[in-house]
Amino acid sequence: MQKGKSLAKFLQETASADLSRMLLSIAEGTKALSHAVRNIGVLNLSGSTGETNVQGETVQKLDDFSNNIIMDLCRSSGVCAGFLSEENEGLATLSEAGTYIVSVDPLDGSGNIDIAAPVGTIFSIVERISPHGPVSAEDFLQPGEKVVAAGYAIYGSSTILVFSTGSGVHMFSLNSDDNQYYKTHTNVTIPSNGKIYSLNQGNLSKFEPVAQQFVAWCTAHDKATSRPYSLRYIGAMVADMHRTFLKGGVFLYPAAKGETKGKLRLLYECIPMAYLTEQAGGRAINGSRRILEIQPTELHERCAIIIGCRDLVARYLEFAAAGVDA
Ligand code: FDP
Repeated sequence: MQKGKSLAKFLQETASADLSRMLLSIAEGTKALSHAVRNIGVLNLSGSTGETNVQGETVQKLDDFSNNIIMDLCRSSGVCAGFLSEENEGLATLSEAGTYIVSVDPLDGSGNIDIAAPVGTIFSIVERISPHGPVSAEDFLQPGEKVVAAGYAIYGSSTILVFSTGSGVHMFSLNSDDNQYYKTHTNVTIPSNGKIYSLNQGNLSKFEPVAQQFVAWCTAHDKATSRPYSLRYIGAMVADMHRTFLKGGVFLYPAAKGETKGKLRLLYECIPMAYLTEQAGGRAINGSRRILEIQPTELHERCAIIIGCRDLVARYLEFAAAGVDA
């Protein structure tokens, strides 16, 4: 592969020493997970542990493994004060003198593990509010506008680390020869429009009426706007969003009828993807509000999400503003 700038060099030039350390530790974790995902059979990491996580979902061995790796690397960075994961019920203090609070979905899309389809890791980082010492829930319950860095790694046909520290979205590919990340895309921008919509359409009758109206609009024939659009749904947010960053379109996990929250988690799925999307020129809403403005109230809070190209998210908002009969 043609090598761009290494991750370490890029961070040295664009981020503070502590934030670089934090991001490099997470990046090390994603390398270990990339290796584990690719060698799941021989490492005896397929199947479930027999336990259920805080979300009530079956814990896969790889979920557990991923959580331990990312947490250990965050701890050894020395700058990570607090850690919250989809796999842990409570928060953890890792370094009382640390600055950063990390919320992470260590292995997003676990439903894809056993079929060798893409999975990933999603994270967001804020600075602690509390003084040195043990972290508190308040440190984690900060709106997305306070994020100082966020990103994801996708373990697909190649491994790509995508992140932003507030000045654009950058993509680094993992080179299997030396196990290092090198820059392959810089200042990624989501096209303002797109021809792909992405949601679990099998659940359409359960989703809020606006979502149904929006999907009917996406699938209607209209030459001027190149409709009908194509449906693409991988079933791992990280993979559906990676396509959205590169090809445009919109990804949705709307609220169910009569509810305001969706399935995905605010702190370690919706906020990091919303932050990256806005950094790339797109938009992210919960159906009516900008996701980055939402004040989280619970560590494992769920949130509806409509995210991607500006014009498509604006169209959803227009339907919402017009109101539809249930
Ligand atoms: P998964 O349950 O496989 O971990 O994180 C939740 C998530 O995957 C997302 O990655 C994905 O977009 C969504 O759930 C898929 O949900 P559905 O099976 O309901 O479509």
